[in-house]
Formats: sequence, C-alpha cells, structure tokens
Amino acid sequence: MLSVSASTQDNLERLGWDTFFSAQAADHPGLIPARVSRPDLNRYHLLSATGPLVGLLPGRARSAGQSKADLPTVGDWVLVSPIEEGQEDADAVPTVLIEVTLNRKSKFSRKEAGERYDEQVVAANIDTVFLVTGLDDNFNVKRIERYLLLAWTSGASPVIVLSKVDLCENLPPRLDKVEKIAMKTPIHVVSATNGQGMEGLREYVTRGKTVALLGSSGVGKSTITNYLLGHDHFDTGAVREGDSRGRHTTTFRELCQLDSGGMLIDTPGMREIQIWADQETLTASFSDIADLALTCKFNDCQHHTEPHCAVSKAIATGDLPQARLDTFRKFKAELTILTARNSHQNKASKRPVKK
Ligand SMILES: Nc1nc2c(ncn2[C@@H]2O[C@H](COP(=O)(O)OP(=O)(O)OP(=O)(O)O)[C@@H](O)[C@H]2O)c(=O)[nH]1
Ligand SMILES: [Mg+2]
Ligand SMILES: [Zn+2]
Repeated sequence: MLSVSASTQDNLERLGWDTFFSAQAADHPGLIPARVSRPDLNRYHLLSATGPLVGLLPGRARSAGQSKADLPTVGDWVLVSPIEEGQEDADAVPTVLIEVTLNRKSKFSRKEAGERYDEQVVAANIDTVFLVTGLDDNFNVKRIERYLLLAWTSGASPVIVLSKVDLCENLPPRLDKVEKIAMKTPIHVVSATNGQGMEGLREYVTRGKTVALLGSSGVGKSTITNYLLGHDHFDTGAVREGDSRGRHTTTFRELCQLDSGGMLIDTPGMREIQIWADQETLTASFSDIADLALTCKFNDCQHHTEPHCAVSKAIATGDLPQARLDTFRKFKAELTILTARNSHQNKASKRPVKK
C-alpha cells in the first residue's frame, strides 16, 4: 500500500480512489495517483490529492498502445512522476509525466465513428451513466435502446433521464414507451430549467461516485451538469427550431467535482452511436425476448414462421411490440459484423489478442 496522509486519502477517495486502484498502485511505489479530468490534444488535465496537474504522455506509451482505446481517457486513473526541470513559475499547475494507466473498473465504449472498426472509450471508471433524452420534438425511443445496450456493456449502471419535461404536453404515452424498453432501468423525468425531478438525480452523485452524461446534442446534458454543479461551468446552446436538434455546443469531455464529493462527466452530443457490445449483453438487454424464446417449441427458433413460437404469439397479442423485435434483429446483425471485423483485424495484425 502507498503510505498517504489522512487528508490525502480523503481527497483521493473523493475522486473515486478505492482498493481496486490502490491494489494496482502497490506495484509502483513512489508514483503519485491522479485522475484524468480532461484529455487535451497533447496533454492531460489531471486531478490529484494535492490539486490539479498537467500530465504528459511519453511517446513510447503512444506507440506501445495497441489501439487508441488503451490510451488514457476521461475518468482514467494514472500514476505520475514529477518533472523537476523547467518549472520556473511557482504558481503554474505542476507538469508531471504519466507513467502508468491503471486498469479500468468500467468503460463506456462505442464503435469509432466512420468506417474503422475500432473501439472508442468515451469515459472510464464510471459508476452510473445518465442516458439523456429530451421529451421535446427530438424524443426517440430507438436511440434509448441503443444507448442502453452500450451502457449494459460498460459495467456501469444505466439511468434513463428524460429531460425537458416542461416542454412535453403529453407525458404518459412517451413514458409508457420508455418503460416498455427500459428492462427495469430507473427512469427520471426532469427539467433542468424549472428544477422538476432534479433532486432525484443527486442520489447517484454522492461522495466518490462518478456519473457520465450521454446523449444526442441538445438534449440538455450540460444544462443538467451545470444545475447539479451549482454554477455555469459548461456552455449551453439553443436547439434548432422545428426538430429540436442541438448544435454540438460541447466539444470536449470533462470530469468535474461537485461540492458533495461526487463527479460528473459531461460529453459532447454523439452523432452516431454504433454498437460496441457482445452477444451475451445483447441477450441480457433484450431479456424480454430471451425469456419468451425459452418457451418457443424449437431451441433455435428464429421467430419467423416456425410453429408454436412464443415470440410471434406475443407480437400477435401486442405483448411485445414488433419494433422491439426489429431493433433486436438489427443490433444482432450489427454485432455479427463487428465480431467478424474484430477477429479479422486481430488475425491481420498478428498481435496478441487484447484482454
Ligand atoms: N425548456 C427546457 N430547455 C432546456 C432544458 N434543458 C436544457 N434546455 C435547453 O436546451 C438547449 C440545449 O441544452 P444543452 O445543455 O446545451 O444540451 P447538450 O446536451 O449539452 O448539447 P451538446 O453540448 O450540443 O451535446 C439549451 O438551449 C438549453 O437551455 C429543460 O429542461 N427545459
Ligand atoms: Mg453540452
Ligand atoms: Zn420463436
């Protein structure tokens, strides 16, 4: 164990430090733990027990990384060493060298935007993800289903946040649609402009806990973050008239500490959220379909025209929406391509397969 003073220990725990990380740090005596609050182009803004630091990553770490997903990202814990020379200005934020990135407890990933089949880690070491969707004209249940699958893959607990309830004239049918696909995920209906339901979100942002806000542009992620922080740290931007879509106001990911000791990670609205998951999580995310399939006559029933198919029956009676089955099939197809591409890339690169 590192020998640290009580107040240092307290500050670290407020940042989310626990035995999962201290056990790893024990192998690297003398290095200082810090958490990535904001990755920049060539440097990393860090938070440590003694305050902010600026971390530099040695070139060798960049080239040794098998994929971009291995490089430090927002929420990661790193171990650093001080850089002695060249720090003339005593008031400047100390610059340090990032020596080690600790294994992650959880990570929210998606397939990198565009053609490449690479993993992009959006945020690391998060306890809860707020999947934010506006109850305005930009409301979209399919998008929530997609985010939910990624959240279940992440190792963090998802929470569905339906924002802008002050703009919603007919809540019950929308809420009903979300409840049908939520699979018991907690749902919070909020307005960050009039405060409705906002206190309920605080229970997730307690001392040492990290919450990441995810969702399309304009759904109100930064407005919610500012509300919980108690001041306007992030810029917010008006949405387009007509379709209520945002204008990509937030352009970087940043972890901020609340006075309560919890942390929020605000992220830029995602244009595309392509799946990064595995078959097991897909089945678990669609446990309603999996449960029904257990009672289909054939074990390998595809729920098309087979006799005694419990899934088809549930669709006929309206117990299972057709759209739900369609989404499941679409995700399954995307996952099949992803898995095939990944195994192809791994073979082609002849590198050891990643953990
Ligand atoms: N009426 C109403 N407007 C809201 C609410 N929350 C956010 N807004 C407005 O919606 C617009 C977009 O909010 P942002 O917080 O910038 O949205 P964002 O999700 O951070 O968007 P990006 O940074 O582009 O991803 C702003 O004009 C906010 O004032 C709400 O609860 N009610
Ligand atoms: Mg924003
Ligand atoms: Zn069937």
